[in-house]
Amino acid sequence: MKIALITGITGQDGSYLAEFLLKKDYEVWGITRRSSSFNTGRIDYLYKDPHEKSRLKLVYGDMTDGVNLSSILNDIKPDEVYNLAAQSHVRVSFDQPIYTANVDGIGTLRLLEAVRKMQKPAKFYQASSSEMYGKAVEMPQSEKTPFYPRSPYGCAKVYSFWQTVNYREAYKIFACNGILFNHESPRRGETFVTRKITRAATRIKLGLQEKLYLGNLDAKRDWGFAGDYVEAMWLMMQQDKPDDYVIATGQTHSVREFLDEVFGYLELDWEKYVEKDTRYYRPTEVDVLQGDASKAEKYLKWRPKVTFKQLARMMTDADMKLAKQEKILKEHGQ
Ligand code: NAP
Ligand code: F7E
Repeated sequence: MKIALITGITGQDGSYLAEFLLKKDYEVWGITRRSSSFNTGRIDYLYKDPHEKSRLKLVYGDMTDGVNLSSILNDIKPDEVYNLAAQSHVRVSFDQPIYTANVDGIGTLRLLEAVRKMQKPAKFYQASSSEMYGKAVEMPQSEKTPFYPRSPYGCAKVYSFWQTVNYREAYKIFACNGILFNHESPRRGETFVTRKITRAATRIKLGLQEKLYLGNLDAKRDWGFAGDYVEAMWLMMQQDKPDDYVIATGQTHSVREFLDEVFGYLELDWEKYVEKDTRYYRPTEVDVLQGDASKAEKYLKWRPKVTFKQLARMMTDADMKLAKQEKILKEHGQ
């Protein structure tokens, strides 16, 4: 049985990847941070399945603690390490640049060092990001497009990208970068724009909320479904040679178009509810991203399955269920 270790298992991608690897009969270990409130909500459902529960194991750790990462790796001896942990919010990275660099940049280096020093060779996956293209120098962006990051988050991810490449070349470690464009799901954090919109639109529909405050509506992103993207991570790790791959849908849409899609589905006019709030603007914005995933299609035989419209509806349907539950609780005075 193969052993996988996932950092960031409690996040959106970590939960989908854990589910995917358990279905492939892996033993899955996840690193979680100690938190004063529960942070395992996205993976709790995996424990309900008695078959999967026995193969899913959690261990406390943190990307800022290299000694702890090293001892976890030496204890578990994983075959595959997926580095998904990050301070992943671009706007927040402007408020916490040093922390973001420590976790998203040096944290990756700590983990790579731990992998290098393991007795047994392990494969390594780095969660690289389309944010590295930032002020994109060409359209669409492929593995050959130069980086031009526009945030402390993007800069930290560029650092990790090159450390991953260098560990591959210097130490012959099987290390891959998945350059993933935005991917969303009902498990997306509620402060990212897509989920913020689906949460608010469904609450507005049920009379639980009046307004939705947003930043730049003109930004364009290549949005896919997280469930499709974790398969690409695994496929990269199953190739004969380690390499870097763009994972994207190839389609780009504005925040405004996402609003149209979600509010239109709920038969609401978003212009009546959405207001601009400068707090959500960034000092430097990434205006438009559009990925060219033809390398992944050719070598990994990977293609996205869920379309933009299906994604918007899937997220809206899931949030409508949450809003209905909230309404019932409210009506019962809870
Ligand atoms: P997410 O939902 O924000 O999850 C981030 C995970 O990292 C959480 O499990 C979080 O733990 C953990 N984490 C944060 N700081 C940590 C630390 N100091 N030590 C250990 N764990 C820490 O992010 P995601 O959307 O799943 O993204 C997964 C990875 O892909 C991230 O590296 C992100 O930067 C990258 N990425 C995401 C996208 C996207 O569109 N989603 C695109 C490209 C790349 P808690 O639950 O305790 O907070
Ligand atoms: O913003 C605009 C905002 O925060 C998308 C992370 O997973 O994907 C994500 O980063 C766009 C930006 O995602 C609001 O200015 C407008 O242009 O949902 P987001 P992101 O910054 O693209 C990449 C690939 C990652 O790697 C990251 O980890 O939407 N926008 N109004 C807003 N964004 C937010 N969050 N909130 C607003 O109110």
